[in-house]
Amino acid sequence: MSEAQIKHDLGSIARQFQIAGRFLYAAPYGSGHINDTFAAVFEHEGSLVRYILQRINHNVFKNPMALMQNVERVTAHVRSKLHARNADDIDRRTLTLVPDQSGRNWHIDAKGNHWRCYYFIEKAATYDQCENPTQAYQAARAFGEFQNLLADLPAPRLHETIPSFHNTRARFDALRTAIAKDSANRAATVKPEIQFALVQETMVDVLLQEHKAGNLPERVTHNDTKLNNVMLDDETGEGVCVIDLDTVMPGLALYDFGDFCRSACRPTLEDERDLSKVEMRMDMFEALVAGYLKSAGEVLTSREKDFLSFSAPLITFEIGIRFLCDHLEGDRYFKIHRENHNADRARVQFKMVESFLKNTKQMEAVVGRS
Ligand code: ADP
Ligand code: GN1
Ligand code: MG
Repeated sequence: MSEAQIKHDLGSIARQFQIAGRFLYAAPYGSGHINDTFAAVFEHEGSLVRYILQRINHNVFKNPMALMQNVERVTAHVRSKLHARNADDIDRRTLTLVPDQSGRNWHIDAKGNHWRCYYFIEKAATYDQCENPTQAYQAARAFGEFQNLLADLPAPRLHETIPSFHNTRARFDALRTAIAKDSANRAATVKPEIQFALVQETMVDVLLQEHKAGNLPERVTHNDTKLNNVMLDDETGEGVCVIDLDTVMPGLALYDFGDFCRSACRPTLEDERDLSKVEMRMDMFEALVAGYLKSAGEVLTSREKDFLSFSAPLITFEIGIRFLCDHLEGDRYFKIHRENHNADRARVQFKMVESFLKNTKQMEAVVGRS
């Protein structure tokens, strides 16, 4: 039995959901940094059927019920828009929650963990590293489409599942506090990274000030648009379904654009140790701009377009300082799989920031002629 199976009785948890057939087994799945994700396999009328079973990380998401309300509203809205468009294959184009035996879309176990279950999107995959510009284009197109589908989500405003999630000023100040406290005694080992982060301060207020001045509108955004949060169809390569909806909430379109640039322009994994391999790829950036403008271009204001290329180093920097901060605080937030993992992740982000900044002119030219 695996550690996860010992920790949680996955069979009895899976059986709490309204799933037809006989539970066979469940195994850890995917490479997310936050939730505990399992693929649960059932036998039904002679076939094997998979489901995604997830324990919501309640240290990160302090109000799992509010989060689930968001997910319910967002998935229902996307589904109804797809119906109205006569889209095919709707169960693969949006996440579908499976209710528990009492009819709720989540289950709380005896230990107080919140679980949910989704249909498994088959014949599609997520990627931790972007392999070619077609994948970049498809991912960006799908995230832009997702923003579009949610543009007319009826009131009320979605819950902020993590307040100030993309407030880069707040993230920067949190880093400063973590450096000062040095609670895990690690600051001396990451001096160059700290130095790099501190000199980038001028970046952190730019979008916040633009928003405050009324120049950048609040929208419903995904806020965690890394490449492995979109499923690409195995046969056609199409960006078929945007997943990981825990941070869908009010935000700026540029947060989403910046984050998929961060992950898809990188030629390596997020935690690559050989930094000589880490440089932004302009062909991926071109594909991301094209894919995003294809689906979201009509909605974006010209001011938003002005900041597309800036959002890439900004959001990459923001996530870099979050990794660095977590390293300094003793790895309390992101899951780690080796020593100094968060420091390695931070270094890769900072190398990407440098590379984006070096290529600013060319990136702006790409946006300008799109
Ligand atoms: P985390 O918040 O921890 O990143 P995710 O919701 O992104 O969790 O899920 C982790 C991984 O599980 C995803 O990257 C994806 O590979 C896989 N996954 C999640 N939901 C589904 C689904 N409905 N169908 C198939 N795979 C899924
Ligand atoms: C986390 O959940 P996951 O692994 O898709 C994080 C994002 C970071 C990302 C970095 C809720 O995303 O904000 O950008 O790791 N999610 C949360 O890889 O903090
Ligand atoms: Mg994820």
